[in-house]
Amino acid sequence: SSALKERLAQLIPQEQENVKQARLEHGKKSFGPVVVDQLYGGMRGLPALIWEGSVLDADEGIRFRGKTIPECQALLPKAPGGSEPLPEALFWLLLTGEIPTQEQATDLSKDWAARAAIPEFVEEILDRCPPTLHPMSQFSLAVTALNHNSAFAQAYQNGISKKEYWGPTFEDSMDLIAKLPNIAGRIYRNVFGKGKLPAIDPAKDYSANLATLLGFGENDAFVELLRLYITIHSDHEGGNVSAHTGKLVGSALSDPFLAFAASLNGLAGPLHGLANQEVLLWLNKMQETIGRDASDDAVKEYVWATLKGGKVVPGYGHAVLRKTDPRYTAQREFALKHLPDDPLFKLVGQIYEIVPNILLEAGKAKNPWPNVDAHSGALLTHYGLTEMQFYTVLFGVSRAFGVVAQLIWDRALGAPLERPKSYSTEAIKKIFAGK
Ligand code: NMX
Ligand code: MLT
Repeated sequence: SSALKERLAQLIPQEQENVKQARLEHGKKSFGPVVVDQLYGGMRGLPALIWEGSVLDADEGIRFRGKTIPECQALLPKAPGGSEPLPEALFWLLLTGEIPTQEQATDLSKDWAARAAIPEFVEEILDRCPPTLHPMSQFSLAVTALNHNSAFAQAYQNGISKKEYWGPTFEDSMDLIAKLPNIAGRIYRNVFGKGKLPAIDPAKDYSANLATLLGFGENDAFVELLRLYITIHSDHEGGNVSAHTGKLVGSALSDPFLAFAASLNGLAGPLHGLANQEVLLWLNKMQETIGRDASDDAVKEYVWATLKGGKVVPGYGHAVLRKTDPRYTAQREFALKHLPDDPLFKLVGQIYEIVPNILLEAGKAKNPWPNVDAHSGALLTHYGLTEMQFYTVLFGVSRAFGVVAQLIWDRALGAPLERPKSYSTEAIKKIFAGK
């Protein structure tokens, strides 16, 4: 929306000054020691990135620009008659740190609807994919191909000045978000044989259009679920695999399509976004093995068998969080309101009472509590979206919001190429010999 771009143009000089001052004041201060185990241990806890949209607290969970999920639910504009935030409004918040007006959110809905069409050759790429190719691979292919029309790549070829990078990055980012429903909808319909994709309705908000493209547009509760779903999955500070990958690839001045396709390839891993698919597969297998309405003892035995088989319990644990993920809680509250008697929701609740104690007893996982992925599939299943291989695509649509918001700021603030230092074990031994 031109209003959002105008607001950003006002904010950027202030923020450039703000960063300059922060660096002047704190730039030479130590951020605590780095221990060798962090190099081997996936860099856990290493302060290494700037990420403006959100910060994650181990106990409290995520805050988007300082606001918790319940605060966002209370403060952000909603659809008429709805009670969940519009993801359009969340995007405005992630980018500017400000709560938009209803009109500003509606303008974004219109802008995205106007940009939603995907090039014919991208449609053809998707139509030629075998239905056996995982939806996430198809998603990544399509997003990569959107780089064909990148405003940033074109401007770079035309010799754009560094100071202007953020403008075409903004345009690409808006195009990317806008085109995701058509890509996701096409993948869903192609892979699961759901018929022809309807057109985007310029009068509808982003989630309502996405729901329509998936075939669930008539169900108001499902549309509300999507609004909540996109909002809570949008951003989880900068160190998670998808966010960090997008930032890293973007730092090479790869355009937002290339950068976000890289994010998607990370999100497609079972320890990250694919966990929502894995949870449903695991629950289905549990029901096949011990039956529906199984006793707590039977569930316990199944969980122990998972661990003893050298596998993780999907949807539980987290690299940063040490309490129940507030994104899990937000989804549980949605379920209590809209589907309290759903059998799968009840099973998810039963597992919540059982798994943490088992993980504590097993003694390995640092966080025995559920993360966002433990709950999302049960909600989607309730409304008839039962194809779990598709679930991570919805996570990916949402994660674009957080990744591109940071890409825009990175280009506005002149973030440099990322290039940390690595060492070999031989080098570590030499450096620390006798110390
Ligand atoms: N089930 C079984 N074992 C676990 C679990 C779990 N849910 N969580 C952690 N562990 C194990 C982990 O595999 C590791 O074992 P080992 O020493 O043999 O390598 C040990 O506990 C210590 O791991 P942590 O330090 O607690 O966890 P880490 O930060 O390495 O990994 C996850 C975090 C999220 C990758 C991990 O908890 C996990 O694999 N969870 C299940 C998959 C999942 O739900 N992922 C989704 C995360 C959210 N998202 O959407 O991205
Ligand atoms: C996420 O939303 O990215 C996941 O919870 C993983 C993480 O934060 O590391």
